[in-house]
Amino acid sequence: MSLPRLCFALLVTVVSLIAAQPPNVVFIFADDQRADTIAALGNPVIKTPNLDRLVKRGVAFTRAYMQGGNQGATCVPSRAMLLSGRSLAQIDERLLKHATWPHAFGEAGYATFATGKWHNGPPSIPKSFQQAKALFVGGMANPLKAPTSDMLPTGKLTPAKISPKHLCEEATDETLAFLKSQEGKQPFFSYLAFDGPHDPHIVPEGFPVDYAPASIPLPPNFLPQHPFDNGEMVIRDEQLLPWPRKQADIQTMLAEYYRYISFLDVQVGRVLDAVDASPYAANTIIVFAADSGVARGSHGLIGKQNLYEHSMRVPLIVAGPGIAADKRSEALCYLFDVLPTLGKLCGVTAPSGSNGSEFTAVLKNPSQPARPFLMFGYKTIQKALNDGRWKLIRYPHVDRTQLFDLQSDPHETKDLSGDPAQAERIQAMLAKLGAEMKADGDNDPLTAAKLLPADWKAPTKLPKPGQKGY
Ligand SMILES: [Ca+2]
Repeated sequence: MSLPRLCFALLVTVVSLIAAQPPNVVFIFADDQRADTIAALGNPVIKTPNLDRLVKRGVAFTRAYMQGGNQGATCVPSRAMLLSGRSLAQIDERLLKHATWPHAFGEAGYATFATGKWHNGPPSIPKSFQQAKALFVGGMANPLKAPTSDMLPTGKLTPAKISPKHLCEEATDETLAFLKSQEGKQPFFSYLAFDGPHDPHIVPEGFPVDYAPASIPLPPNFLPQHPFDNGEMVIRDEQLLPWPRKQADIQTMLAEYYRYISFLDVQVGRVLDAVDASPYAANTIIVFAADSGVARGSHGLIGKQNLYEHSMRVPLIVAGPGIAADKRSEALCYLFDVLPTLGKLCGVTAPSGSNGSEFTAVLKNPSQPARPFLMFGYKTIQKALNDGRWKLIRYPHVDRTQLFDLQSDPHETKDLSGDPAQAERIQAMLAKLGAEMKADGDNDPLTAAKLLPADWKAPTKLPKPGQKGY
């Protein structure tokens, strides 16, 4: 090659490298959606054709988890962890004390946009995103009558208006409008947070997908009542059904829950279609996840104020350029590792204090491991360690410990803590849990100063909204 030609070739390479934009991100976040609610990942009953599409084109994590919470509304800490990339012991739940990952994407030249559920207080919205529409900032509400607000250029929210549509549909509309407005001058980060399938399980009238309760299998770990007082037996979520839990009630609840998930799946499909039809389809990472799972009859529980797999494990699917297609990964990871991973893929510098671990290696090669172990916490009353095979849950207030072999017992039905052959393992895991909690800044004791009785009977008088224990 002659010198001028070589120079020209080099120039073209340099220009094309500069012109290659970092990938866009479309992040879809569900509320209280169990990891076992996706057809393509093994649920034999539910219909989720669009999530199945996403599973086909990306990596689906079967062992991704939220880390826990310091209050019953675990939505709040879960979102704070996700958006800040910080572990449970390190978060400011209102996201005011530290910069967030979406803010970091904005600093790196991304257009950033949020819509749907926001659960960390209005002041943190403009600190995180440049634009926001149809935000639902309140507590729980009927999604057909949910008040939504838009963010003005000043960062203030417009007075809440009642949406004429299901909130999840309206938030999807706003996502499609944002995607359409992108002209390719800068990359974008779009965050769509459904407020479902959190209860109440309400979908628009006439939504065609329906499930007969009798067709829904009971969870393999169904119990009429939790075997002992886990410290959170009568909180709001647990009051959704009476005790003892009846099989038919759980089936009806799951039928409505699945229907809601199928409705959300349609919204996911609308987003996938919009990205596919856009000029930036090949350069967009799509992520689907949820803030927590939920019990829905497993272990005699309904809500997510416990550390069992059904409540802590979350769906996580990542698809996009350079990411393996139609693969499963058993790598252990937390939700708060997801934005550090996207940051790495997009060349975005981490905000200070983000201590999540990026797992980009798993996205290229899904047989790679990620974290060696995970730990979990719920208030001071439940702490847990999962080393990949063994899971130990400690309940300091009633001096109870459970040990499960997740390899032979993924549904946590056989507590091995009374087996003398496991005594050494339990001691070692308790010591490791205590040490790792301290290292992360969680100084809660694993042995309570004052012990309470572990036996529990459903009370005749239940706490009401606003009362202690609700
Ligand atoms: Ca939630």
